Amino acid sequence: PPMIKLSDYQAPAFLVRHVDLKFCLHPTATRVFSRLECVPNTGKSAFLLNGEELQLISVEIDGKPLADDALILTETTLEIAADALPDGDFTLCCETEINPEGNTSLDGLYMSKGMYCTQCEAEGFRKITFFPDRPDIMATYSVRIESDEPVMLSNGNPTASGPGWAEWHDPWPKPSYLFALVAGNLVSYDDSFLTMSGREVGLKIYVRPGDKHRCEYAMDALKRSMRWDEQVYGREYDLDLFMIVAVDDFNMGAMENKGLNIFNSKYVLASAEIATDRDYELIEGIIAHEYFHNWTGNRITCRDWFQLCLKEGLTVYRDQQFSGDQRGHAVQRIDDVKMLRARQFREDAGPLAHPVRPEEYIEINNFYTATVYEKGAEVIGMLRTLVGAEAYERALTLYFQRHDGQACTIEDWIKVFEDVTGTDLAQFKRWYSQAGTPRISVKEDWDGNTYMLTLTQKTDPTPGQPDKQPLVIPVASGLLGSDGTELHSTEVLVLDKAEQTYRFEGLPEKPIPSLFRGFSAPVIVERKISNAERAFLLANDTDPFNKWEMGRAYALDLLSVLATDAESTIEPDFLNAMATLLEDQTLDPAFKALALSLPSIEDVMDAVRQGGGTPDPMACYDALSRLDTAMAGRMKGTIEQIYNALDNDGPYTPDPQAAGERSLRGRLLGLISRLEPNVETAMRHLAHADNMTDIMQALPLLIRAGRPEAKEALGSIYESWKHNDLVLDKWFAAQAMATPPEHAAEAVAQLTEHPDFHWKNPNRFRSVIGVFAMANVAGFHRADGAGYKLLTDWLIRLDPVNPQTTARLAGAFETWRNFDDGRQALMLGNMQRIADLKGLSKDTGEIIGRILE
Ligand code: HT7
Ligand code: ZN
Repeated sequence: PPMIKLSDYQAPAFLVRHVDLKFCLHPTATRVFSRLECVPNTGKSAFLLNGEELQLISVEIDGKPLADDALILTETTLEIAADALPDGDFTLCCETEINPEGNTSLDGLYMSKGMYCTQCEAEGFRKITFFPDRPDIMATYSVRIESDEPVMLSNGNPTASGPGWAEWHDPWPKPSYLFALVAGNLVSYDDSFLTMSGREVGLKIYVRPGDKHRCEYAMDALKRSMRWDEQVYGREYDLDLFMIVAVDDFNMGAMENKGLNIFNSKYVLASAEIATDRDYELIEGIIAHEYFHNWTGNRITCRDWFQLCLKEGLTVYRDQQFSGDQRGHAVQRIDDVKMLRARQFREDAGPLAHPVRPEEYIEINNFYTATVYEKGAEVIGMLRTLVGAEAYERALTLYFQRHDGQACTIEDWIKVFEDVTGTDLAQFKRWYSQAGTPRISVKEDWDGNTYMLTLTQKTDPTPGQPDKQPLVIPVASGLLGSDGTELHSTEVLVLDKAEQTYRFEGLPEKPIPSLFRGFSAPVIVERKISNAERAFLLANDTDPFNKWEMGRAYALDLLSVLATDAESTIEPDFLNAMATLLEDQTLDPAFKALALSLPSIEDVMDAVRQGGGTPDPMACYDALSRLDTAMAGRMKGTIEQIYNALDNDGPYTPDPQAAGERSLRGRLLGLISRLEPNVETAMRHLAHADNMTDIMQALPLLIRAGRPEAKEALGSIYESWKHNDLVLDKWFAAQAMATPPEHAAEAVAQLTEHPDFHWKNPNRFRSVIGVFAMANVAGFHRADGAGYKLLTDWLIRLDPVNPQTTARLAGAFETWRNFDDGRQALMLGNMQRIADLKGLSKDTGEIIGRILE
């Protein structure tokens, strides 16, 4: 398949001003009639339209059928010869037939449990009708839907309807990837919102009958998002109606189609008994994210898909700001950084590394990555840190004013900041083009009066980028005295050379630096620092992020030793520091839960590698168990006391305070269970659970302990919830994640035999195969290769059905070079099996190809 390159971008030969669509819906033979109002844009040339899996019935220009020799039809395009086109504007009418039921890729128009729905980002519209399917073609749309379905929806405002038909009009020009259509037997949960200029907007969440009582939280999150965007960014909603539809079969989390967001049901539906606190948090964040796209993505869109971070990085940054305002910035930042490190740092360090703005791709769906999204958001956070909050606000105002209604580039984005601040941001812009995570080394000098801090930056080569240039890195730093007082409060140092020295004069003593406060840049800090200093900062740093960071660094230091020498002893100072933290009355429970949690197994494996070793996943798993057990032993009495005190008899509420207390209680339950071979407390926790959070805290502990009671609990949860897919997903996931690594592959293989393992449903596939490969790390990497074989067998089966989801999960192999020779050979052999498949999708082919390169 061809490589698409940013450097090949050309303006479209024709623009489309308006689109009329008529759909006569049928599960296997839907007719689509399109009428495009076209305008020449770059001089006389052929008109190239995209079209895939379409049956062409007819084409007309200005009401006249085209001669056969004026058309070239291929598997993926329809080309109309230049001399068959009039000189000025023209209308192009096409009739096509498509098969929604046969569309298992969940891209284009497809069916989910009898309901019609669409997914057009990035290139799904071309599976609906012939169209120049590129985001720089922005048009208004009028849509008529004909079918017997009780509910028929499309973008914009409803204009008319009658028995068997409905019409919609979207007055805002939009790219085709934002088109949406939904039809089916749905009910709506309704509310309204009064905008800042006093307009009343109807709000509707469409779900299947029976789910209406689970929409309240999503609706509340939507109204809070709408208000927040008005108050913080001055952005008002722009249609009379805002709709969300929950769909069970969906490749990703949600989609921001204009006025008609389509969501994976798991990010809409919530009630105490089916959703965990984490689900509530994700629902809030994703509702906000999709809503915020209305301005950052829809009103101002991307010129081409290389600019994806323009909308995604900015929208992630905005949803993180929102969630911080709702839930507390310290905990939000720690959660965001944990995610960034787990997914984006991993990507940046391996064969799939690419810049925030990639320069080439085979399949754009493979570039909806942690780098584009999460690193893209970090880049915006750094820009805001560097220019200041006030200039950021002015730049954003200018961005909305200057570019409303346009399809833009990263150059346009940078230019508004340059114009507002009068500074040249050319060097900063390297963050968009240079892949890899910079490593920062730190050197300190103290002459009795002046403290000198020397920072060095270095970025390792990444695929296609052997040489790296210095980046502009904001280093938010403070200095502490030996009594814990702040000798120098937070200041942003700007590191923009390979090496730089910063001087601090007139200090009474050699300070202890607290660097990259709030994680002010997405870098790896390589600072040789003693555990005593880590313990000091853990106890004294005024920056909550770095306080957490120091506990993590201390734990990682011990874990990397334990993972290579199982006999080594555990420093009592670490255990004492954790005990002090647990008893600290000034810290909030959600923060405590994070600070008392140990790093992930991947973090431990990385730490072993940093120390020059090759990590054994099982030894890393055991090291975590040992340190966890030692912590539990050291804090035994206190843990139980605080665990009991956190028992809340009141009804479940999903608010951040209650959720924070539950997360601390869950962490303490995990510690208590380390000391109880019969996991009595976890059994009681489960028996008294009146909400899914409590169930999901206890259940994995029973599974991990291999207790027969786990089977009983799983049986009774299954019986109660076998008709609820979202609960069943958790039921499957708990087993795939918590089954001890030694026999996880067999247990997961058995789960795939379960009659409810509907593998064509992405949520179900991910909750079994995805969770096993990504969250049961020691089980997946079992030395005999059973985990690799299981994943590969399933990827081979899924690829022809759903390439997008297959390609995403094939990323489980991206770290293959980090392992010992035996595991490398096993992973390589399995990847080769995929690569050799006849008819392999370009999605999976590209991912495996890049991993193997
Ligand atoms: N902009 C959307 C990204 C997306 C997507 C969503 C659902 C299914 C397939 C998809 N491909 C790309 C989601 C977002 O970032 O908000
Ligand atoms: Zn998005």
